[in-house]
Amino acid sequence: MAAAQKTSFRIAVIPGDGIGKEVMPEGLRVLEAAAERFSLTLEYQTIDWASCDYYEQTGSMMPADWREQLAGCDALYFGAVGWPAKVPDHVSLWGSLLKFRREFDQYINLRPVRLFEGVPCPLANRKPGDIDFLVVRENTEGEYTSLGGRMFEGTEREVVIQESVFSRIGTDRVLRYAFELAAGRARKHLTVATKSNGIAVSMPYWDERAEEMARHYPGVATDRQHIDILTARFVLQPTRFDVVVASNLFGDILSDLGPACAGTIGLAPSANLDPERRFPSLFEPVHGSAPDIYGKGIANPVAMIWSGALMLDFLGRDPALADGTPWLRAHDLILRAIEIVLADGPRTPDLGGDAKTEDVGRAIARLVRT
Ligand code: GGG
Repeated sequence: MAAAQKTSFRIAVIPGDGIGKEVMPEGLRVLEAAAERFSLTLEYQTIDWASCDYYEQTGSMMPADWREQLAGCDALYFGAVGWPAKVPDHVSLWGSLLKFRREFDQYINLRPVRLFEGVPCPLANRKPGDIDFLVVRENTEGEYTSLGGRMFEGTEREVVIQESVFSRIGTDRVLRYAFELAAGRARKHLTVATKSNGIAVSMPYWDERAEEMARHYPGVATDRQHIDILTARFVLQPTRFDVVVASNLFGDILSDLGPACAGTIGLAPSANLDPERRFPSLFEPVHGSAPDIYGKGIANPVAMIWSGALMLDFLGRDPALADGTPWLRAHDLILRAIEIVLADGPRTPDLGGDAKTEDVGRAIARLVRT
């Protein structure tokens, strides 16, 4: 008997903290415009936890039955987390975003970096096309672990140890994903971020697994670079990059640096993927909660909107869907609307304009709807 085909998706909407609460309505506005235009059925479930406000009220970031509450959701659309005045950053991050990534085995963090027409670039003599690459960040292990401890706390003999974890399964699966991605692109080039001259156990292992994986992809040109010179080349020679694969920490740093080189981190989207679709994937802007600008209504909503487009693209490729074409077209149209508004539309202050978050969201939604 043929498997039942899906016609709609259920999205958990998690605004979180700070400007997450301001950019989320714009993301939803654009998703609704796309849904209307392409007759997509999206159901939303708004979540008021996974935030520092919730922590203040309850002493934890999420309720004990968070999994049950999210049962039936196909994806999570996430704003931002963190409010250090209320909750230490490592508590809020580990209690929400990192928990989702690990518990839902979202082992790929895909972060596109692109210089758009009309966006002022801080790098000299760069034009659109010069910066257009994908960072693939390992998302469930590496340097982001809670393994370690403190001894002799508060004394002169204080010792702090923080462990990293590089499993063969975890390393191979992110490398495989990155090679597959590179193999499907025009340039077929993969940069492997490493630091095996300094980090003498885990990084030589990472390199070894990358070399082994490369044997299966003879059509992909591979380039191994130490993270220090790699960051310099993001600034000095961004045209070198097509797909970049990196450990959790290196990928986090590269995917903030990349968008900063392309004008503003306010544009950078991210997809936290379980490619096998055993669990819901999570889509969020790269930026955080930005307490310094929260409340002014000036946050750039493009990263949130573009993340929503990535979500439609991922959902549209679900084999359980009868016809994914309208979902993929909706992704393409949102991206086109973003391009048009960035080239010649309202701009938030991070791009030198004086537009409000809502002005940009409305302009993009209008283009998507018509
Ligand atoms: N938009 C998600 C967010 O709030 N990110 C803040 C952050 O600190 N992220 C760290 C990470 O992505 O690992």
